[in-house]
Formats: sequence, C-alpha cells, structure tokens
Amino acid sequence: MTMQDRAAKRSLDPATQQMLRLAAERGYETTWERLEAQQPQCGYGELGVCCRHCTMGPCRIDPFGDSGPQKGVCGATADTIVARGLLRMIAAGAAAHSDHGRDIAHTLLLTAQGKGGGYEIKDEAKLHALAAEYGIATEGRTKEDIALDLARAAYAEFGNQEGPILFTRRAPAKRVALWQTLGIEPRGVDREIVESMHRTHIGVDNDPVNLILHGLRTSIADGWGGSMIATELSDVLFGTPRPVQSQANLGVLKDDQVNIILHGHEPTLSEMIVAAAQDAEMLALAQQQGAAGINVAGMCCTGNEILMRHGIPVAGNFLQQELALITGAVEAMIVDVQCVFPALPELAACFHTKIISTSPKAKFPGATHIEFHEERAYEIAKGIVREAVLNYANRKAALVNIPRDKTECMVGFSVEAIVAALGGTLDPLLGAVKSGAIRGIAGVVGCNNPKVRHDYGHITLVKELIKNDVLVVNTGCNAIACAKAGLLQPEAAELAGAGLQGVCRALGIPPVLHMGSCVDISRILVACAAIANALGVDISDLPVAGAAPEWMSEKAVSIGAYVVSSGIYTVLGVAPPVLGGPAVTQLLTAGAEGVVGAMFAVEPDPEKAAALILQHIQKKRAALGLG
Ligand code: NFS
Ligand code: SF4
Repeated sequence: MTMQDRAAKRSLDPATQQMLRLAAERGYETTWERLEAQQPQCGYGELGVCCRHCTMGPCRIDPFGDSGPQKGVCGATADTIVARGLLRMIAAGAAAHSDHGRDIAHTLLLTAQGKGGGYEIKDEAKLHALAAEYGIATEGRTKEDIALDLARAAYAEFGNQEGPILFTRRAPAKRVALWQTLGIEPRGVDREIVESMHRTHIGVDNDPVNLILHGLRTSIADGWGGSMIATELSDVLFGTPRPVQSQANLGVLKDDQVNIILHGHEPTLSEMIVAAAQDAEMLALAQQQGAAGINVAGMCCTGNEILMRHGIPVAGNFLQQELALITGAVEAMIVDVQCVFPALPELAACFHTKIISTSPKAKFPGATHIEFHEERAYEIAKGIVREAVLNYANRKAALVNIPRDKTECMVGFSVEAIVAALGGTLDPLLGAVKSGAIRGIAGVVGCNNPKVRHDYGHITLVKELIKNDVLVVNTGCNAIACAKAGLLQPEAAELAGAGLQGVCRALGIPPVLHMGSCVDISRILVACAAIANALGVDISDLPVAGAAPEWMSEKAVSIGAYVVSSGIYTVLGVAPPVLGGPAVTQLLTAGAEGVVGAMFAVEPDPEKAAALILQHIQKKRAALGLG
C-alpha cells in the first residue's frame, strides 16, 4: 500500500493524513503503528472472558465451549466474568468524570473562601439558580457566601452515604420512580464506585444481572452526579457557554508565534493558562524571543472547554495528539488528566517540544512536571507559559510542517444558549419536533479509536442524521471532528433535510450543536429531561437517541450506561468487551429495553447506525402519535 493510501485509510481528515504521511516518511511512531504491532489482539480480552481479579487465576473461558474451560478457578462463568469486567469499566469511567467534578467543586470552595489563586465567580445567575435548587438562602448574601454553601453541598454529594444525589431530581418523576423501583437510584458518587470495586472482588457479587444493575446505578451517579456537578460548577466559575465563533484543526497553529497546546480535561488549569498567555509580561517575553505572539490551542475535552468559553481554537481531537507534535511547531503541550498518551514524551524528544505535566495524579516519564495547585493558579500558570515561551528559540525551522487545514465553527450551545436561541422558551423546538420539521434529536459523542477510520464514523453518521432531519447535539471528540468537517457552521444547514434546514435558517444556528466536553453530556440529559417534562412523558418516550461511533475509553462505557439508564437508545460503533457473555450481551442489547426502556446496539457501519437511529426515532414518534 502506498503512503497516500495508508494515510487515507487511517483518517478522513486531510490535516491528519498529511501528518501521517510525514510521520511515515520520517519514521515517527504513532498509535496506528502501535496498533499494528499489537496484532493479533487477544481474543479472550476482546470478548471479555478473561479475569485477573485473584491469583488463583488468571483465568479465561473458552468462547467456543468445546474443549477449553468453561469456568474460572473460583467457578465464575463467562457471564459473571464479563459482567464484573464491565462493572469495573463503568466504575473507572465514573471515577474519572467524578473526580474531575470534585476538583471543580474544590476550586469553587477555595474561590469562595478567597483562597483561589485568581478564579472568580463569573456566572452569578447560575450560582443563584443552583443555590435555589439546593435550598441555599441567597437573600442579602454575598456571592462568595452563597458559593461557599453551594460548594460544600456539591462536595458532599461525593461522600454522601444515603443520597439522593440532588441533580437526579432533574430527571422526570417517572424516571426517578423507575430507578427507585429497580433499586438503582445512586446514593453518593464515591459510594457507588467503591461498591463496584467491592462487588467485583473475588467471591462477592456473582450474579450477572445484579452486577449490571449496580453498573447502571454507578453510571447514573456519574451522569446525573459527578459529571453534572462538573458542568454546573464550571459554568459558575468560568461562565455558561454562549455561541462563539472559532476555528478547528492543526492549521490553527502559527508559524511565527509561540504555540501552546492544552491537552486534557480540567478547565481549572486551561482557564488559567489562557489568562496567563494574555499577560503583558508574557507577551513582552515572547517578543523578546522573536515571536509575534502567544498562540494557545486546545486538544480533546479541555480544548472544548476553552473553545466554547473563549473561542480559543481547537487543534484537534484524541488521535491528533501525536500529530500536533509532528508539526514541529509546538513549544509546549500542557497536559493534566485523561486521554493523554504516555507515548508523548518520547515523540516530543524528536523535536524541541516540551511535554509539561501538571497534575499530581498524572505524571509521565520523560515529561517536565510543574505541579498545578488551585491556590496559586495564576502564578503557576504564568510559570508554565514562561517555559513555553522560552522554548521558542529552540524551535528547528527545518522540522516545522503545519498543515493549512482549519475550519470555521460556531460552538457553545449550553442548554441556556439553546433556549436563548429559541427566543427564551423550548416551544419552537417542541413545535418543530411535533410538526416533523425536526424528526428527532441525536446526541453523537465520544472518542476516536485507531481501530476505526479517524473521524469517518463521526462524520458519516452525523451527516446521515442531519440529512434526515435529525438535529444533532454533540460533545467531546465528536464535536471536534464535526468542527473540522465544517458541520458546526450555520452554512452546514444546506446538508440538512428541508425541515431541519428551515429551522436552522430561521434561528441562524448550525444543524449540529456543540454542547461542550464529555462531562457536558450532562447538558444533553438536562435538555432531554426538560423536553420530556414539557411533553409530560418520560425520556424513554422521546424520539431521541445516542451514539458513540468511535469510542475507546472507560469513561465512554460509563456514559453509554447512564444514557441507556436514562431511557435513551444508544448505538456503539465499537463493541464493548462483553460478547463472550451471552446473557450479559442479551441483557444489554435487548432485555434492558424492558427494564429501563432503552438498550444498546452495536453497529460499526455508520450508515447502518444512522438507519437504526432513524428507525428508532420513527418508532418513538409513532408511539407519541406524531407520525
Ligand atoms: Ni471523552 Fe474527552 Fe475524547 Fe473520548 Fe477522551 S477527550 S472526556 S474520553 S477521547 S471523547
Ligand atoms: Fe479466576 Fe475467579 Fe480469580 Fe477471576 S476471580 S482470576 S475467575 S479464580
């Protein structure tokens, strides 16, 4: 295969293809080479039928059932092993999102106490709304006093023993009642995660159904708990997103400026780096180094956070992290937690690029570690920016190759912004759904995965949906894929069916609405709850669906589980490691419908995935009498 073909086979995105060709020419290793080196990947692992939970193992179940073992040393069956494995994935994903939420709550607490190193309370309206929800008095109190109570209340949700987690009450009453009947209403966020670890220890919970039900409970503690707290308190601290114009793809890097890439997840860090990069002292230092300025660009979800709140351009999604380094034009890639390849420092060593790790939770051999503490946030952020600026002189012009590709995008559709775009009420949207101008709404989210042609799953599915008058809302790496492909511009309405196109043109909005980072899938839940409540039905009655065409992370497993638990049919483009457990597979892809009113489907072909979603939407419309 020629280099051209291979690059095109690996990614749909032209900038990515260009960097992949360069990588092949120069011998830089990327995740795609490492995936090839892993072939053939372990079939037991793929099916989820291996277990290392104790040292009587490791055990594996023969998936063909003829000659090999059918039980682990302890007697665990394939379904028990698969269910335990899935529950641990959900717990890890819920932990990642929720620990992020906890850190935001901590930052709000410090800020309220006057100990936050430069943070402010930016959205007082949201502070008041959340205080009202928590029953916190606001009359005659300063915003710091209110924020202190709110931060403490939100903080307590993680360690609560009895619950309920307050934001679960945002779900329609029927949904909450269903969770209670099923015994899957979460108590505290941490409690459910700890219980997941307990149940999956050898010889505790051995019943696949009981294990999966606790998985749903843990995931609800993420979606309607940890993630929702992360979203809401981030809005209080950094402002609730409103539509803003920006640009996406590696072409946002600049030849003549200090390029800083912010990669990771927590806006507590990225917000401060953005501010420090605008500091007059830093700009003067950059000029002294011969740079025309400081150019900050985002990557992955922290990229989404600063994209939607400040219009900071986004350099790319998950699979572009190594390719950004290969441009040779990055002075520093600043990372915190989640989705950051351990491969980065070794690749960065081929260039002048510094990988700067910042979280005490996430260190990388070979990286420069400058620990970030919220109490001295601005000061530390300036120190980090200084490192990047001083590195500009080390850039090797001969190694610089910045692709030209960059695309305009309109981002920042929080629920508040959507309601504002609709003229202050959801009614126009409900009207459009009822009339059939909009057939339904799909949340398309999640990662990239080198097993799937980069961005192809995302873009093909989203285009197919809007063509059929399905309004798409997105987050995470799907949102960045869509930004790069030009789908987040109002002009993309021309790719939509006539009904959706009319709505978009009337409101001046794109047919694909960027709702933020992955924790902001909680915004999609809030929107679904509001629509369901307005129609007097449950979320499972709505013509809505979810999809993750290229997912890879444990966070995505937790998301999938809470989306289905919330009553939303979800199509996955990559199979989770459960297929070796027939009862678990049956439960997730069929039985769940009768339990929570929604189920999973696995469909790697994005066109077929779109067909499944359209069929589902049609079925729900018919049941609501909408035709
Ligand atoms: Ni979500 Fe965001 Fe991207 Fe996947 Fe990773 S960045 S939190 S996990 S890869 S969408
Ligand atoms: Fe094997 Fe059971 Fe131990 Fe797992 S818990 S390794 S199946 S003996």
